[in-house]
Amino acid sequence: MTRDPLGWIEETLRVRAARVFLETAAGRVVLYGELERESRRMAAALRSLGVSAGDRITVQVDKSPEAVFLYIACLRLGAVFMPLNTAYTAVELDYFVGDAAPKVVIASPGATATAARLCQTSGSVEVLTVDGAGPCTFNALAAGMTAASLASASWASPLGGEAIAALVYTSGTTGRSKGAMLTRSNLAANSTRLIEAWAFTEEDVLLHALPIFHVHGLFMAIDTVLASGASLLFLERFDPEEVLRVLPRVSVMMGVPTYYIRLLQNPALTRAATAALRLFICGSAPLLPQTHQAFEACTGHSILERYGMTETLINTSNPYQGDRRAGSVGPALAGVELRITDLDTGEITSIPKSIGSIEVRGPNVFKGYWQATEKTQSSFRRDGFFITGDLGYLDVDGYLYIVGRGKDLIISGGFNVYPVEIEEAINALPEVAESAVIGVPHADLGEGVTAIVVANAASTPSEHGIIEALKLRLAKFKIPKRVLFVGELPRNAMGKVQKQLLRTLHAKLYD
Ligand code: MLC
Ligand code: AMP
Repeated sequence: MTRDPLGWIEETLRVRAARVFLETAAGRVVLYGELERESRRMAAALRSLGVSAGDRITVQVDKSPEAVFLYIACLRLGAVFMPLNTAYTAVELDYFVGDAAPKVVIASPGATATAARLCQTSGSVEVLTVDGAGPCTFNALAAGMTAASLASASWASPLGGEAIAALVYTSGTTGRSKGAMLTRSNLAANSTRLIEAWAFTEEDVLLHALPIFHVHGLFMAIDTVLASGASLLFLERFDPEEVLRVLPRVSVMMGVPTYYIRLLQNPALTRAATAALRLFICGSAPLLPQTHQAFEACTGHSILERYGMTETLINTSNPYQGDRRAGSVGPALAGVELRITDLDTGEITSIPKSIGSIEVRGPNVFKGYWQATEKTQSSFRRDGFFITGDLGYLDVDGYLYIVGRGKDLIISGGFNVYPVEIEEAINALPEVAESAVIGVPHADLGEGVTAIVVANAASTPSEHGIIEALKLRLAKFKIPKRVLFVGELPRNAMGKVQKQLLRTLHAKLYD
């Protein structure tokens, strides 16, 4: 029989049944045994809806323990877990559901009308709801499963490592959002590496304030806890006051740079307040060296920065034991091959500090983009290295420094925003002739989404009007924080908009 690289999850749930898996801020405690039972119920419920291995389950739900049960239920069945940002609007949801053709869509109560309409058009089986509180249709279906159906939902999966475990949408290196197919082997390799790299044990309590629709909160955080038998202190969202209140009860915290920036603004962040922790980890966006230094000066902790991607999960990490260098994301993790190639020739460069394209290969690297063979092919070299779209260099010790992006991408508070998507939405407005969307330094969010707009000759659109019109289509985190009007966009001799010039021109906009 094929070996399931995630088979260890069943063992963990059984062996640790009486131990705490998760505790919420409100004091709700979920034992590993409950995770086993409830994920089994949900797996049986999915099966009763006709779901089998390989079927996509679209999940756009608020953060709750039940959402985690659902994730494990999908792994149990071999169904493909497809999480979506809760901020996505109906227009955005329409695209994802149309592309992935899920068998079932699970939404939060209150969001079902839109989801139901989408399912009618996409041919999905059903829309159900999941939540941590109050009556929900999927929770109810799961609660009503018979003993026989529960027995058949045990973890007897013959799935191999190449089976797709999750479909996580990202725009990749260019263009429209694509589903990254993450296999069961990818997830297993990721959590195994992270336990080793960050010395996780069952004694650890991880402070979890991240959203669970991205690989950071889901696979880097939850899977690492599961694989080590540790537990989660599960907060619904990141609120610095609440985080500071619970810090004495945790041993590790994971976050994006904005979390650390906001914590530093709070006078309650002190050495004493962080004394219980053994590790602070940061990723998903560049952590400025000054944030790293300020945090160390304030708490005595050197934040461990690491580098990952939806398509590759974890790639590099500063060492747990050893020199954590501010401004670097550390050396490649065991089993991950990392190289820098020349931007013009594609040749591998072995000269330390020479900047080029960052490429990775290893068991952490995804299988390809969902139904996008050409895009998959152009994202890999012939020898299997994935072209990340990030630019950087290695120092003499093999520490990686990310210096920029070859892809036109803005990272705002750890969320990716693709300028072209925002430009298309702005250009579709009747008062607009054209636009350029750029990311400029933002003290809180790292980069602030900023639109530079040329109005139509006869129109005088307002900043407020454009922002309000965009909110009908785009998730809030994608909405420009500022809209600036100009007579024309600067272009080079080839007619291409000079975005770098615009970024320099507006570099102090959010100071
Ligand atoms: C929320 N808003 C944002 C935003 N998040 N705007 C820009 N960028 C963001 N990231 C909007 C809100 O909707 C609100 O709109 C307004 O901005 C102010 O909200 P806020 O209260 O300040 O936001 P908050 O809810 O506190 O959220 C900010 C945040 C959150 C930083 C805490 O965005 C967050 O948790 N980010 C983590 C992202 C993450 O997990 N990334 C991992 C990707 S995986 P309005 O109109 O109502 O005022 C990955 C791979 C890897 O990258 O290596 O890990
Ligand atoms: P995502 O598609 O959301 O997974 O975002 C992945 C991208 O986030 C990477 O390609 C990088 O550009 C960026 N990223 C992740 N971690 C870091 C980091 N520690 N420093 C700089 N950029 C990062």
